[in-house]
Amino acid sequence: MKSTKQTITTNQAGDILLSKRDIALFAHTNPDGDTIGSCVALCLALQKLGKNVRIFCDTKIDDKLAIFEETKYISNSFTGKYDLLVAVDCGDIFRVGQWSGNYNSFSETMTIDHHGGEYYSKYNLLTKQASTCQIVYDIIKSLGVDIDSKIATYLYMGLCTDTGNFANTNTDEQCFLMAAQMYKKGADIQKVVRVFFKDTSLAETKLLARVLNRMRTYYDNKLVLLYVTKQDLDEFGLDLSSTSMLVPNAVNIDVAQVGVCVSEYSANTYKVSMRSKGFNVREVCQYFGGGGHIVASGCMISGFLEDVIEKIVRVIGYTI
Ligand SMILES: [Mn+2]
Repeated sequence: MKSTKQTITTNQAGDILLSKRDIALFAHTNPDGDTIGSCVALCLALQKLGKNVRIFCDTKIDDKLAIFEETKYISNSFTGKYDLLVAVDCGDIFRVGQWSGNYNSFSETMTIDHHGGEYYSKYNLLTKQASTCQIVYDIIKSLGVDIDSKIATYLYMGLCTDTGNFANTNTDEQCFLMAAQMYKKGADIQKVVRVFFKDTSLAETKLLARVLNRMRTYYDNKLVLLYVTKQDLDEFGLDLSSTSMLVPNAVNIDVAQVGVCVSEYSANTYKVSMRSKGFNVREVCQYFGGGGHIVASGCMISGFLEDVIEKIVRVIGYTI
């Protein structure tokens, strides 16, 4: 166990990083644009200072992230000796994934995170900003490292993805001010937006076409429901991760109040995602043993497909 846990400032984080030579950065398990953008930007900046830096992530980098060249240096197995371990964009220690134990038993550790969460490292730089990339930007500035177009692109990646391309409620003036700076430094804004917000694969587009083609609507079209079977996924060579892009297509229909996507998880078990424009889908999902937010929730329901759909439609029908 660590004896002392302290809160640190951006400048102190910079000083600690400067005092170390071999540094390991941990992206969180099932990585997103913010954890990867933060890790790679910080890695590139520290390398300019002659540091030996490696990035670890216990999950394979997906095709989207792999389009960004420097992600090929992210390692899947933890090796080497380090003076400092840094957990980046990890709200709790379990986000470090399979290396949580290694992390916890090491003495020199630092958290850089924007979830305002737990003190599990010796040094804790915790804020409540929209993205971890904003914290990393401040650290890089405090280190006095020149931000080139590559670093700017990775910093923009986290800022852009964690704010839903500047559309989520966490977007504030600071986000736009940093975006302007990244633009000035030559960030490849078009590439980031294309990869994270526009690109879909041919297989996913074919799945979407099939699913939309058999869309069901209820209660004067206020409830729109989509479903995906294991057979659909197998046919297009996809897995369950491809179903997350479907439910917005239901709720985004102008007359819809609730969008539901029912995806076959295993034989007679379905993963259900619900989105709404204000209707409380958390209550509905809690009824089925799940949970989430008022406008975005999920649950698992067992049974035959048509029975599962009938139950969902009936429960939503009580209050819609
Ligand atoms: Mn984040």
